Amino acid sequence: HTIEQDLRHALRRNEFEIVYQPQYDLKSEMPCGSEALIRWRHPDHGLISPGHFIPIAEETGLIVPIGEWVLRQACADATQWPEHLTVAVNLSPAQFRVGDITETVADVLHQTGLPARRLELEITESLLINDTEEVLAKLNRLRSLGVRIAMDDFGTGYSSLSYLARFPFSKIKIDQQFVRNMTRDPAMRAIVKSVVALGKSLRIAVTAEGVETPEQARMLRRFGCPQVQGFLYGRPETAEVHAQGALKAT
Ligand code: G
Ligand code: G
Ligand code: MN
Ligand code: NA
Repeated sequence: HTIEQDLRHALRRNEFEIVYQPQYDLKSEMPCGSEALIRWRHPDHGLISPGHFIPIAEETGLIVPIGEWVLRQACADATQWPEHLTVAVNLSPAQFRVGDITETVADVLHQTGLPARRLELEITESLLINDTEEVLAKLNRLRSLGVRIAMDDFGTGYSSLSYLARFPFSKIKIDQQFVRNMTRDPAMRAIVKSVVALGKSLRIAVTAEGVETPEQARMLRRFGCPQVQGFLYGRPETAEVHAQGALKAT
């Protein structure tokens, strides 16, 4: 059996799970939302991380039904959380190419009853380099539903600052590599500081990802970074543990 063959049956066999990682408001140190991260519990190989199967799911088109499952499950789970908390869901470029993502999102919000403002869709820069007119139209339609759009992994891909002007982002997520290196590398530090300032000027939120140490948190606080996500604040946890643990803090 190849991974690809197994992946075709994984949805039907209920082998996917979602873990949730909290995001915190840095000033108040209170949770403001959580990111949904998929996991595959393979019957023979155990827990498989998305880095290993998402690329295959993208090549085979299986990412479309899998992504829709994540979206529906994450929105349903979030209806059980305190009302001020958002849920962030990662979307692959393929989910914009096949079918109508705007219709899927509208259906899921309607079916789960989650208010649109509580859903944040994370997209990467790779989505923005092709078919930009069609992608722009879809992102604008999603925004008009009331959903938020976050630019994920900012600074790692084909970063173009013009994307921030052309596309309707509500948030920039600074990639982990910058946060990891910023305390020892002045260039990384300058980049993080500048992106925080950029977010402030554009009046959109900024989340620093991969925050692991109190030293990093102190530096981000000094830069005025509004939000953080990382092992220092919380690891990805199953829906049950997440609901009882991380969110109790509210
Ligand atoms: O959770 P982890 O750090 O192992 O995630 C690895 C990568 O998989 C990250 O880039 C993350 O964005 C991506 N990922 C996690 N869950 C999903 C998902 O539901 N859909 C998509 N498209 N990517 C995901
Ligand atoms: O690409 P994306 O940002 O969606 O991926 C998020 C991934 O980063 C998740 O797989 C999550 O497990 C991982 N992650 C989250 N916080 C930390 C952290 O503090 N350190 C490290 N090394 N990885 C993290
Ligand atoms: Mn993400
Ligand atoms: Na990211």
